[in-house]
Amino acid sequence: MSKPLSDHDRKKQISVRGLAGVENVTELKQNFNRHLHFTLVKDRNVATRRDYYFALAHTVRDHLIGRWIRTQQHYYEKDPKRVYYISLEFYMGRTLQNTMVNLALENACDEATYQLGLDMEELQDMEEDAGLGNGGLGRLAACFLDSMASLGLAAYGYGIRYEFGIFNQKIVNGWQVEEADDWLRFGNPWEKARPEYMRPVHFYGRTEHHPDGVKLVDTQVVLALPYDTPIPGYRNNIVNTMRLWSAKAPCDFNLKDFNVGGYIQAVLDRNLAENISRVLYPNDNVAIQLNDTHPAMAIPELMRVLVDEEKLEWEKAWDICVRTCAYTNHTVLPEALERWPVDLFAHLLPRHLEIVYEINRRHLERVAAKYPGDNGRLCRMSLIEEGGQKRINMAHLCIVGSHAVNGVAQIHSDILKATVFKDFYEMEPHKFQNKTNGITPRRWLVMCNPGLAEVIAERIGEDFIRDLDQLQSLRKYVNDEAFIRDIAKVKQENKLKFSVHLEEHYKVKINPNSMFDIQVKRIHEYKRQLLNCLHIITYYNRIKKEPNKQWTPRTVMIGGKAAPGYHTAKMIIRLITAIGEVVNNDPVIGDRLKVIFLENYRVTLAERAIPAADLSEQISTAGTEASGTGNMKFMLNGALTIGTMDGANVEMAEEAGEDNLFIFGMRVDDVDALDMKGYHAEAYYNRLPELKQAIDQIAGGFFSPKQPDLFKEIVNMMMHHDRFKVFADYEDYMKCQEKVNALYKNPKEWTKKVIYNIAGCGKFSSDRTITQYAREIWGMEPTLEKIPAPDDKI
Ligand code: Z16
Repeated sequence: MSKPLSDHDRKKQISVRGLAGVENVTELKQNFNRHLHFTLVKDRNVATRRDYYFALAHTVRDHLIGRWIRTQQHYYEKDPKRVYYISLEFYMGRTLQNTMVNLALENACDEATYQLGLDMEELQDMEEDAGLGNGGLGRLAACFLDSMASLGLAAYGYGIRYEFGIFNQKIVNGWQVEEADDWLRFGNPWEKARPEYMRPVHFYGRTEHHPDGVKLVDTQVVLALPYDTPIPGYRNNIVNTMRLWSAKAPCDFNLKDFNVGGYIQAVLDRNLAENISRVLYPNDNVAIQLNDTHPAMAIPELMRVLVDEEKLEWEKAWDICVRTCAYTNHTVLPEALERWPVDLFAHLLPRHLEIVYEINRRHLERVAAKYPGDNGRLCRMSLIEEGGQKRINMAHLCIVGSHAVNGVAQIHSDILKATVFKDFYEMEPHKFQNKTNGITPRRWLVMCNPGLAEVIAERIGEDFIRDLDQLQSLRKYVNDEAFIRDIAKVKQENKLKFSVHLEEHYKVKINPNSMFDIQVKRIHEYKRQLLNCLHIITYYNRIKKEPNKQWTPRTVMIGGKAAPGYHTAKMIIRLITAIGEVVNNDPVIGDRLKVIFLENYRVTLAERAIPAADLSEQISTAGTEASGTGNMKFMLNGALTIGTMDGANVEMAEEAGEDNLFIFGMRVDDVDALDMKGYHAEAYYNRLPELKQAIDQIAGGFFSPKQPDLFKEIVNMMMHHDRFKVFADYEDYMKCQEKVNALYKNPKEWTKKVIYNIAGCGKFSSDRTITQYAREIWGMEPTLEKIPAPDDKI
């Protein structure tokens, strides 16, 4: 019998990880040692694991520099059209492995560190996530950067360099506790400060109207200091730039009326200005400070630059503005649509407010001309909302100031046209488009699931990594016994690996032969983690009722952060942990049902959990989840989806075949009909005994014996004011979960459906999404060509 391969040797055989040539490896080792010495100022006696991580990061980073400079020279010479993706969030996660993947350095670095007596995975684990995002929207921006570079587009990501990213979540006695994310503490090897490109930004003050134009006077200046991060394309030698801005007080900040006592205070007050880029706002889909309308400010700002500084006529400036800007909407939840108080605006940005008023005046003139006498419409379409506190509707500003407005999945784009933006669609139908979201197959397959990428590459080659539609050709292997076995084997390995990780980090014991049923996403009522809870409780009750039946073992994992001010979301987390305490310690249940709350869900945990999933939970109320992108990541990694006809689930079913997903519940039309008729939760509660039992248990303290009233608010919400109609989908969800169990008992049939899903994934590459943005909105043409590689002598 041959000796089993070590983890290191097994990975080396994976071709998608690049070649580990002897010369390469020797050079990498030399550079690693050089950096340990000259950059980290350590020898091997005193170096820590973190030092080794930094030495490796610098070694890999060196391979970016020549490509980065060359790419920018190339853009300067060819002068192609540029695109600026402006986002308040870029949820990048870690950078080291992604850089190695895109530069084909993974095997070579693995070999080099191995020869140095180090374990590369351990070093990678020292890297902090760049958590500059809340969830889907921020991660989408990060996937887009990867695709734009991989498609050779002259693209720049513009955003904010938060000193503190999304909080770290701790679970203490079952409750969420937030901790500051001090991600820059040990330094960031991937960024380069560019103080030479610092820009002044003027706040407050007042406007003076002169015959030769408008002047802003008596302003408070804050400096914007840019930091550049390289964004490598996939094996094409392109390296684009993500430029994140940090707020910096000017030297004379608050020193204008300098006096002896005031100096120290003035220096301390510099923090006030610099607080602008201190911390990411941890709200997703909630009222203020949300970013999908944030290009709104780019519109009056561009107008200000063109009119006040460049002295253009308003009409000319407006034409440029509209042709330049485009707006993506990410939600229809009314509480998430930004409306900024006019008072605040008037104080902070007086000139911008004047400009917004002028935009509105001209906009309403056009509305009135097109719909004479229709005052209701005029009111609805105004950028300024009257009544009580005056507010600016930022979405309206974005629509008016852009030439294109898009939703992020077909169903979502249709809903925008039919409801929230109906008036605007009727007036300017040509502006409205759809761009279904996507994910980058580099991070979300090659990097996080090399075993699966390799099994695929063995059948169809490696080209699918830049052209994901090629996965279609896997359909011819659905009945191929060897392929089915390989796919199932990779899944089992990923499950084992994740079980080990969970046991190490959370001291929980998991049955790796159970179905891994995972719901990971921000905690929100509309995403209906509560529906998942009701399934868990009902399944628990069923096992208890007939303990000798053959139940399909399940490990249900739920993870996600709650916005710190969102009380109900925090109570949902508490309910999940409470259910876990009861279920996991019930001897009758054994390892047939476990409930695990995945603490501190973030990009890096997604990369570990998703490849291990059998079942992906995508169960939002139809019409509420704009797209979802986690759904696509699970599909690409060989999980089956249980989901509603919402967001991109609809298109996933279209691509994989509806029979290959577990679709249940109300469609958007059903939800609307139920709204018309009136949703009465008690009716379902009274009609469905198992639902009643579950609710009575939650309400009666079965899961919180020490505090029987703990969940009474949640129960009251579900029974009396549930905007997202959990009970209305309960019955169909339970039936659908039974079908899931039945299929899981037949591993071969299960895996065939997995193969149909993987084969149907092509559409959900962010390369496809970006190609459509480029052609249909930006007027650019992607290319799969490479630019010449630099000579990397370092
Ligand atoms: C966010 O992540 C999303 C919407 C939003 O208004 C705010 C934030 Cl922080 C999400 C959507 O909920 C999700 O459906 C979508 O896939 C994602 O944005 C990217 O478009």
